[in-house]
Amino acid sequence: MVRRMSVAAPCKLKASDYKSGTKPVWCPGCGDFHVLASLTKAIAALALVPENLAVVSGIGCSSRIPAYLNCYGFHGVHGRALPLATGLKVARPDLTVICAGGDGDGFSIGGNHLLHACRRNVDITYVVMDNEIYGMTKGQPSPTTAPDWDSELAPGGTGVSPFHPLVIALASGANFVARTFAGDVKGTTRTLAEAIGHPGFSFVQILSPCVTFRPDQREWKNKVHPPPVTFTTDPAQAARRVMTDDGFNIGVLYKGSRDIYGQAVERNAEFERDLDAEFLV
Ligand SMILES: Cc1ncc(C[n+]2csc(CCOP(=O)(O)OP(=O)(O)O)c2C)c(N)n1
Ligand code: SF4
Repeated sequence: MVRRMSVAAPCKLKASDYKSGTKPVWCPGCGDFHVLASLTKAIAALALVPENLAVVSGIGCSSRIPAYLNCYGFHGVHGRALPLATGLKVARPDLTVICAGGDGDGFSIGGNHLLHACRRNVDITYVVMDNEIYGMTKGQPSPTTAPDWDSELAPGGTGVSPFHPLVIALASGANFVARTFAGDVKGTTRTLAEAIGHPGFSFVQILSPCVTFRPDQREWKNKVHPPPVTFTTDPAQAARRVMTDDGFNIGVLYKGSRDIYGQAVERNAEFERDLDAEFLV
């Protein structure tokens, strides 16, 4: 589904101007409401023009977010948001491209795309609303579900070790890595604005409770805390830190300075031109 935005050439918009007017169908109390609020505040703080902004998603409760935003939006296919966002940014480098979805969409069916999006380092921001479950399809375990989480669909738990998205992103080459908590709107807004402004592939994992299928996640608000140290520019150090934290450190964890995709391609083209000039004259 492609949706076009309706505001023309504004100068300075308020966060509420970036909401589409379509009422979210999320369950009352869903963390995704806070993510929507934080995202519109971040976009407003950056004074992004709706005509130059596109939000691309897959399928899931969280992936409904483009419908609630007043900018270009694409609600695509489950697990395929990242290739679409990547293609859009490469074809239209003038656009700000944000990709959004859930942990099922991004780490399960779309997991392989995550690796290669990090590796390519195209200048997009990927926001994953992680509720450690498939919310839309009524509560199946996802790659970030704890192995002992007991439910009717997985009695006794899956027994399978969870996926560690931040470590995977760091190992695959993401250029900015952060974790936030949906209920911390101020912190999430600041982090999203920073992620969008940072060149290259920025990855933000937002702990976003599913109050319907994971009522236990209401406790997350008492568990989250700032990281003990500030962000690092060393991916190995960042990976060691997030491997050993309690999963509730929130804030920017890593900022890199890798060449973004277009720069690397341009440098190769220049190199080839130089070689041609040297050897083919
Ligand atoms: C190709 C494909 N496989 C499976 C589905 C069914 N399906 C829809 S949403 C979803 C999981 C959603 O979970 P997540 O991405 O974590 O988002 P949430 O609903 O929790 O926000 C699945 C498996 C689908 N729509 N398309
Ligand atoms: S099922 Fe869970 S993730 Fe989906 S809208 Fe309801 S609370 Fe949110």
